[in-house]
Amino acid sequence: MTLVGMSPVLKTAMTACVLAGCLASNAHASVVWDETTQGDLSNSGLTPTPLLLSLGINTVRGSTGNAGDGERDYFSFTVPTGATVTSILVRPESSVSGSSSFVAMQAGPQVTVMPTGVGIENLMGFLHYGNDRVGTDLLPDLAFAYRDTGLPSGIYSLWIQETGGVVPYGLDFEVTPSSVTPVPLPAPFALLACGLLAGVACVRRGSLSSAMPTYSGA
Ligand SMILES: [Ca+2]
Ligand SMILES: [Ca+2]
Repeated sequence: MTLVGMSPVLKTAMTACVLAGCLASNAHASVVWDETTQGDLSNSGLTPTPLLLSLGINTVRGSTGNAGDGERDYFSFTVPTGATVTSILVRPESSVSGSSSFVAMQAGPQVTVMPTGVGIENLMGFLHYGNDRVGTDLLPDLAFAYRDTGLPSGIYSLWIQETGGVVPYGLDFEVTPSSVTPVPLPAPFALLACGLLAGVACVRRGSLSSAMPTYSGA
């Protein structure tokens, strides 16, 4: 359908709504790292495997264990500009071999905290988690300050280890668009744009008849 004679203000309203729709439609689920096909995540906090998150669910799958042999997993992840991590869920395939596994997060592209715990004050958060945390959100534990707002764009690094036998783990990072600064519009035009896209008559037909665009084509 083609819109002819649309006012500049209405075009702006339509564009804003379409962009918001595009952000939502681009959301997807993807595996950003799977150790079974892409290899072991870095054993060094100073050189973590770099990962880039995108809108939607971003899955990281791996295994860790026998930390005495140095098999820890470190990766950094970049939250894109305009996006927010709203949860970090423990996937169903995760398990622990002892009473708990360990996970910690530090802001920035490295984990500078030593495995002995030296420098632990630099962590945003950490926890020992058991099988009871499968299916739950770790974000409040790893980034308490962002438990309500979500993790803003930037680079963060994660450290995962298990002192018992090797166990699988999986994490789902949910990334959503940050709140978009609304385009200032006269209220009637904003309502009209909503009605056009949603097919809902959100304004009285008579009062805005002069502002309606002329349609041609199908
Ligand atoms: Ca690993
Ligand atoms: Ca590793």
